[in-house]
Amino acid sequence: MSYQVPKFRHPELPVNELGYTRADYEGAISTLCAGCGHDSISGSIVRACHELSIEPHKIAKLSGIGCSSKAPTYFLGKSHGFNSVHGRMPSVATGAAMANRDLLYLGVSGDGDTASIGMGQFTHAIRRNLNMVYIVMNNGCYGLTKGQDSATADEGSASKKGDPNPFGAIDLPGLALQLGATFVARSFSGDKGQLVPLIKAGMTHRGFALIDVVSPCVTFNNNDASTKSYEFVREHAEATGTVDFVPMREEITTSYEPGHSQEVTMHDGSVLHLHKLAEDLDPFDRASAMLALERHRAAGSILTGLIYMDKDSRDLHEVLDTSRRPLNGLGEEDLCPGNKVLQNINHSLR
Ligand SMILES: Cc1ncc(C[n+]2csc(CCOP(=O)(O)OP(=O)(O)O)c2C)c(N)n1
Ligand code: SF4
Ligand SMILES: [Mg+2]
Repeated sequence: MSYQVPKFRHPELPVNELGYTRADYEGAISTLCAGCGHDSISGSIVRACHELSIEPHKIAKLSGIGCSSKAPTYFLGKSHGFNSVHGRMPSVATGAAMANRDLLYLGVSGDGDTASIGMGQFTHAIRRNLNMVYIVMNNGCYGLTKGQDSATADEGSASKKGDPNPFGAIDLPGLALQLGATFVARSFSGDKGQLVPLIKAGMTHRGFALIDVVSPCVTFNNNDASTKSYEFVREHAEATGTVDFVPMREEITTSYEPGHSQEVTMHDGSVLHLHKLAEDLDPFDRASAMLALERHRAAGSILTGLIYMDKDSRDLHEVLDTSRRPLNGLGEEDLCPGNKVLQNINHSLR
């Protein structure tokens, strides 16, 4: 069996500003189970990168271990990639970002990879406001190791062969808000219309952008008793509003109903339009976002969409004043301050 995608493409496929078709952002043929939510998320990532006209070699995709962490093989085949150790993706992302701030860092993780073994790593990447997009493909189970409940499985939810889960779920957006995250969103793998603009906004945000995506595991956790099944999520998802992302280069042609939309200019000049926001949520107010999450959780619904964004986010580069040039481009003259400066430093310490 070949996992290579056939090279032939119709000559008239639409191209983006760089002249690339969507196929230029695809990867190998997926080996995940047919119908797995993770494949739909990969499709949304491909679409977002194509529509944003990002040079594939300007992206670094990083992951841990799990079916979700395998997914980067199936998109952005021309980008940099690092499939790390279970739960350790944030450390690798931190090191890479500190060495080269010119790339767009796209982390892909699972609920097991993030909310159990990788919890410590995840929390510190948020606390430092590392400039990256962090997508959790959240199926409430360990898909790769045959469907055990994960820490994001809801209390009472049961997988295909399992008993009802006796423990409460860790809510990743809620945790991220509490830790000071500057961009928090939740979506559903089956809702590309919502997910694609959220990914684009996350990619344009300066700082840590968490997108928790409910992504059903069709093999182990898509049954009637599961709260991470396609049917349950479709019936219980409640959007904060609709999101529309207009890249900096494009003219804004749509008009928006006043009073029902808010416009946010992103760091690069792109514009994010939020329409018909839920009445109980101000996505620019952390306390309001926390309350809205809690209210929806208590009511048994899943709040999706943009939950919170800090428009004045200061990312780790800004806080640490890191080198604007990638470290591998620095020469001796940049790194060695010279004898005179060293003498002065030594003198000042005597
Ligand atoms: C250090 C270590 N511990 C345990 C494992 C076994 N293991 C592999 S994947 C996985 C969990 C995957 O779950 P998740 O991150 O939710 O990904 P999914 O497969 O559900 O997409 C575990 C426990 C491992 N590979 N490495
Ligand atoms: S086991 Fe579940 S998570 Fe893994 S590929 Fe299959 S459907 Fe997807
Ligand atoms: Mg999982």
